[in-house]
Amino acid sequence: MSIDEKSPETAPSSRRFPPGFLWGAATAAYQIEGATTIDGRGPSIWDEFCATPGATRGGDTGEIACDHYHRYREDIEIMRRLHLQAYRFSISWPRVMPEGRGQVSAPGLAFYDRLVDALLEAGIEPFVTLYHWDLPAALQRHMNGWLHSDLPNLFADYADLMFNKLGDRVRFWLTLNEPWVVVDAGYFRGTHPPGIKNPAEGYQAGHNLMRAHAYAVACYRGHQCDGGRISFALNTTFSFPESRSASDQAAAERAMDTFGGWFADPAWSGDYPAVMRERLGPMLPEFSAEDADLLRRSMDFLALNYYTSDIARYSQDSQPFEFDRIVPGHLPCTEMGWPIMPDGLARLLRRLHQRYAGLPVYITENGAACPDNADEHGFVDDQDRIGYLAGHVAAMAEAVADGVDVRGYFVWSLLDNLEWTEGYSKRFGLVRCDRTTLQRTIKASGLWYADLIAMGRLPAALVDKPPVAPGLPAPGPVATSRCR
Ligand code: GCO
Repeated sequence: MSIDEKSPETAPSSRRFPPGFLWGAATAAYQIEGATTIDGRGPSIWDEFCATPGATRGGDTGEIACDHYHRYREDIEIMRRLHLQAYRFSISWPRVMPEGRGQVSAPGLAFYDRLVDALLEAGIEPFVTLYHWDLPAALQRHMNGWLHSDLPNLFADYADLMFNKLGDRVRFWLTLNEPWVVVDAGYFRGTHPPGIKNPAEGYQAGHNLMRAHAYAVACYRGHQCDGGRISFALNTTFSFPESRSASDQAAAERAMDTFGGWFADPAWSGDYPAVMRERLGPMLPEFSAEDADLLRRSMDFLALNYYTSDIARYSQDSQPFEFDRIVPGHLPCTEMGWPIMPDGLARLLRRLHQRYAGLPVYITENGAACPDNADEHGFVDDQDRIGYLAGHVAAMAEAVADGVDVRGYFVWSLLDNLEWTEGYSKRFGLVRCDRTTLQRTIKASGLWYADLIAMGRLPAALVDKPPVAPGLPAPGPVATSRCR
């Protein structure tokens, strides 16, 4: 063992993380809580969607999920064993406001109150997401959901309720999780609720989501919670140009502007990227001057959800943005079919650091779905997941060494859970959750992560020889918009 193996202080800077760096794991309400019909919780669009025959794989629903609603204390004990320093979870809007507005559910609020207290008692910093896709069904039914121009105000009222309830203890808030997915899956492709396939409505829904973010941030800043920070979780990729040609390089810029930039630019500068304005014309709604003011600098930090990257190629046929997004065919993939590209993370971090200069970054999701065969004790020796995580942590360390201000990292996910339309067939957890008994068993990746956190720095082997995660062979290159 070399000397820097013993002491974090003497490890080379490329392997150390800044003081106060937070290591965590993430979940979302509908994916883990269960208990969907008790204590006054109202239905969400996801409850109704999952109840539709054929909507999810195997007809899986979040009705029981991991039953975290009843087992949260056991789950916090597991977090302690994993040495987690932070935990990202989401509030179910219909659990605290069954109809999405008006009446408040006292038992629903009390649950999150207990959860936050228990986390703090365990020394774990809560990161709270207000909207991880489970819109109260009543708002969809009576107001047409995110297409209604008043939804941002209702969201801000709900956010205000939660700031009042938890703002004295929660210091990190995320308004929205991945507005891109809400629009792409919910309004462009129709694979998530509300199941719409209409680009104009998609841009309108995305617009109202960002207005909702802005109003909630304004409300939070009005509360003047000491030391509190707020942002939203952005999912995006790094797009590598397919060749050195100017046209492919410009295509890669457009690919990134119209993915991450679509949502991050308004929250930074108050408007969409110029290329979207130019090429979408009247289909892209305008922010009022007042909304633009509220949006500008409405991220206190950059919250990045990163899973994979892609390749961009100029294509005159692909209007209006003239690029194709290519899934690299030569790389191993996770079970989601997403190529494993840690290098994309390092490049993306550098790019975001330049574009949104001065914003600290938290990686609020990163993880892999793997085949996960449990032994007779329920233990999963998921070396493939360890390889994925190690590669991405090493890439993050590289960006930190280059001066990118990354302050935290969250594995998606703490527990195997409902992977939306994929049901329970895709497993991302550091901890296995048996589908029959709901028994939790820490996987090899959980033990590995606990060791990493305890060391507080990268093991030398990771830096000298970053692991390549074994994975499923990817199919040949295919153009897709299904990249995260
Ligand atoms: C998302 C969500 C998570 C997913 C995870 C794996 O990105 O879709 O934030 O809820 O479960 O990303 O797909």
